[in-house]
Amino acid sequence: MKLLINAPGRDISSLVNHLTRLQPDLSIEIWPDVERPDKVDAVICWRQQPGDLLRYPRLKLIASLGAGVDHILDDPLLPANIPVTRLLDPSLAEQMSQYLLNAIEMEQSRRDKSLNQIAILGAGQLASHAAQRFTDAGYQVSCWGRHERYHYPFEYYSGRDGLTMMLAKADVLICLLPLTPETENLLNLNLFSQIKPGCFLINAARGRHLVEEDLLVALDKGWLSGACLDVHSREPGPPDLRLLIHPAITMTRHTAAISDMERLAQQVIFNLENLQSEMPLIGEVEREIGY
Ligand code: NDP
Ligand code: OXD
Repeated sequence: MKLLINAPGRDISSLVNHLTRLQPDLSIEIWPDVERPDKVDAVICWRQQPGDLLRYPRLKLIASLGAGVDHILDDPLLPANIPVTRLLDPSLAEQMSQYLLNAIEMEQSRRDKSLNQIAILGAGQLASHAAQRFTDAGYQVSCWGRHERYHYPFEYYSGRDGLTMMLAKADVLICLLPLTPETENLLNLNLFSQIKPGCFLINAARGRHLVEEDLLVALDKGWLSGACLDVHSREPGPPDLRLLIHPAITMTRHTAAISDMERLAQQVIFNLENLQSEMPLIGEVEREIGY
């Protein structure tokens, strides 16, 4: 088996060490120095160059280096019919929960009024874990997802009407959605106009969920009291300076939750074995839906 790692700008040394330790006979190539593109069976990607994945005629698996796959699916020249997987990792979910709790506690300490009701956009791996942590910490929590659910352990909404109901009572609104054609630009002025006045926004998902211009307007109007942004629309470049210097916005550098390279190596090796035995893959996404 030959595995390619195509993650420009990311430090992948520990990923390579874990892969080599777990499977010493695995042949690893690191982009851009790919000696035998014709022999590559699988690739681990983070923001690959559009069209690059067409160079590997034997490719059978495209694995994301993280939980999100938007950076892979964004490629207009992505080869068809090859499974795409994302990282499923409890430690990622725990890191994210801690990041969110810190952001809420910091905001809480700046206000007289208490923050009670937390509304989470998303009901998946990260959102469900965070909902449990918030409940344990004494907050009221609701989540919003795409599917209907009848047995979810937290208050749950779906659909546009469900979203409107959830927004009306949110003291804190958290975005933990995947970036898809349906969720891009969801955090816009129309949504902010429906939110409980003075709500605090946290976007820890993707920059393109948020219309940044609309955030500035909503802050000006007092519809939102502030925001904490781990992501922004210009990544990997620097953010819009107006966000960076705004007194009501806190920004971090897409570090809310960092992929555990050992876990990633284990998942990829497990999936390579399952591919060979035609067993289901861990973390396979529905390419047509985008997550
Ligand atoms: P999951 O796929 O487990 O969960 C996604 C959730 O979003 C699901 O509950 C899904 O609903 C919901 N959803 C998707 N589309 C819609 C829609 N159109 N309307 C309503 N709900 C929708 O993802 P994760 O929890 O693992 O990760 C979420 C995102 O977090 C990642 O895609 C990534 O972008 C971001 N992330 C950010 C990190 C950071 O450091 N800032 C680190 C890791 C991830 P349903 O369950 O009904 O299908
Ligand atoms: C991820 C991320 O998707 O780091 O894992 O954002």
